[in-house]
Amino acid sequence: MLEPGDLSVRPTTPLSREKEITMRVFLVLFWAILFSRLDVPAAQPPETTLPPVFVTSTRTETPLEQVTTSATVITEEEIAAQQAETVLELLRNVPGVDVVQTGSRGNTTTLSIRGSESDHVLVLIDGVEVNSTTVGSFNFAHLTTENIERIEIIRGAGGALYGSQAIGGVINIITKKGRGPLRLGLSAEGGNGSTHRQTATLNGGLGKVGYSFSAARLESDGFRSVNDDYQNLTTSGRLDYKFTEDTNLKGIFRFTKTDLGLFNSNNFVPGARDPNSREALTQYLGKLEWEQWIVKQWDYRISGSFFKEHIKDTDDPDPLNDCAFFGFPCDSSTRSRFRPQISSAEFQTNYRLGEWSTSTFGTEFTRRKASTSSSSDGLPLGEVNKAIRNVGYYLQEQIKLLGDRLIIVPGVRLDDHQTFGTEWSPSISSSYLFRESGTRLKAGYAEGFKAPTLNELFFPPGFGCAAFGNPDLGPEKSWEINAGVEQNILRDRVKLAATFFHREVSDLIGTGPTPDPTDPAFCVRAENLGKARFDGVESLIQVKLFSFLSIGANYTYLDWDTENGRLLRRPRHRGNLNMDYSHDRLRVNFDANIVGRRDDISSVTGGNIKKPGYVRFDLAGSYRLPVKVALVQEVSLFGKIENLFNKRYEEADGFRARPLNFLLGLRAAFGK
Ligand SMILES: [Ca+2]
Ligand SMILES: [Ca+2]
Repeated sequence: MLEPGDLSVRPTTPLSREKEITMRVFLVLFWAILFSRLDVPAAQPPETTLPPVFVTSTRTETPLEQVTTSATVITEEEIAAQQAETVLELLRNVPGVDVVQTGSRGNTTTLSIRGSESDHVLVLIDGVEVNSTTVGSFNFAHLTTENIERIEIIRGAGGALYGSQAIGGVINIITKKGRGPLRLGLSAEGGNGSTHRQTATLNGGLGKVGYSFSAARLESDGFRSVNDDYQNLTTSGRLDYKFTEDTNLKGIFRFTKTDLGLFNSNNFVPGARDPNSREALTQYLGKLEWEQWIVKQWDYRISGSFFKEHIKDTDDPDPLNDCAFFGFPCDSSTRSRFRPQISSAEFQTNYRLGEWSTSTFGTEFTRRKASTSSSSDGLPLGEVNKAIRNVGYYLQEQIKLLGDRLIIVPGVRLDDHQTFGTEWSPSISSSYLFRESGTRLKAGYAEGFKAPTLNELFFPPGFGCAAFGNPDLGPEKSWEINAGVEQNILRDRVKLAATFFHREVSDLIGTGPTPDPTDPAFCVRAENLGKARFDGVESLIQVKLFSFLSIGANYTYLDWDTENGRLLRRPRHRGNLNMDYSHDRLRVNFDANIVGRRDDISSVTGGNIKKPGYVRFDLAGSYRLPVKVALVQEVSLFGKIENLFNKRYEEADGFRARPLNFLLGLRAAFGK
């Protein structure tokens, strides 16, 4: 295969005398410099060129190319190229992932992998589960990008290692590990909608310590006439302390505080706006992990972690000109408090036998708790105040044969849940590499389950109805197969991949009549009753046209069928286009999100509707200024335009997506 720039295939032409002398002088100098070791800067690879590893698929560091499941990693460099403020913007470009945000910045954002329910996606931050214990899904609206090293996504069930919720997939957000010389980063940017954002990061390594901290603040007035504002303050940090070469202690924290105006809170009345519905949130995450290598082949780690949220919703009656319902003001005075909480303790050990076998055993104790209360005009609407325990045990074997060509990973997990008992989740995944042609085949089988949420188990009686919660509920269960092919050609300049998947989910939790026959007809209770099937294909192509220009495209086809009703916001066709130009001081990134027609329910009538498809374009860029000042590593001008052509569309009915909006700012990095 001929490669542009490959000297061996250039036609030989006789060199002129001067050129020959110049060439010889050059060669002599070149070798002299190489051998003198004088002034040869030590090759210090920038952080972004660390060999890509993937942890989430096996719970051990695995080179990305050896991962046997359908895996995507979003690197720090990609986060920077897109100038993404929030993780949700990055996830939009991943094959098989659908992101739905209900309006402006800060509004509830859920996602689905391969057509799954949003509570069928397990979300981890540094391995810590962050799904809500009351509603099951994780709200991505407030998760910002500073201090993130990479985001790992498994498409397809991960139940054999992670247990409940990992039916559609697993998303793991990994905080940056501090290494190298001290580096201080500062940025400030502003845009329309009175939006402004400031970030500060500090990271580095000193002796046995690695540190990485960040603080960021975002404020926006939003894009609607009133009550669309949003504020987010996030701090995060990671400390690594290497006691010895074989022992490491890691501490991680993340704190987020937000305040949000819910303009759309009266969507059931056409044209209405809500000037006083608000949501305030605080989130705390903490983790401490001890990791030790007992001998060269054998390591273990022990960790403890917690994730805690406190969400406060308030709403009051509206002035008649804002929202009137049959001549009356909309809303009563409602107050709601939600305090989901997860604490977890974990032990994991890995034993390696030669180059070909890695055995992993782990156990995980989790306590999920919720404390919620709601009232309307002082009248209580029901409280949940419960905690449930779960203990999981998992075993996994990674086998590499035929000189790493054939990789087989069987695994199984047993969960012992306080209310429904035990659940087994087996899986097997494999890949085979035809090294000569650069072709990799992958295939796998996996089972998954989702434990009922605390609302589904324990939501109390109210409104003259027996309890909605049903403590006899069993888990939702799934099985799936997937098969894929990846092909690298032209010395990895072109990457092609396609994956087929088939998943069936049974015992889906829906609603049925309450057991009390005297209850009115509108009373319902949570029941295991539904079934769903999902088939699809994910495909992608990435081409490195030149050293400075890459283009990529992906397309996901999804077909689904359910026993009871339609699934909302699962387009049959969706895809993305991406272009990244990076040369000298300039970097430009262009993205297009293409989402096809999909089912939804009308926010006004509650009836079934079809939402039209849409295409949205985003443009981001940065320019490194020619600043040469001691201790200043970089000063860059950067900016982005979201929804470049001001497309008017809704990801969920009744919630208009952000119109054209831009941010422009300055970023500086300081260090030696
Ligand atoms: Ca309202
Ligand atoms: Ca209101």
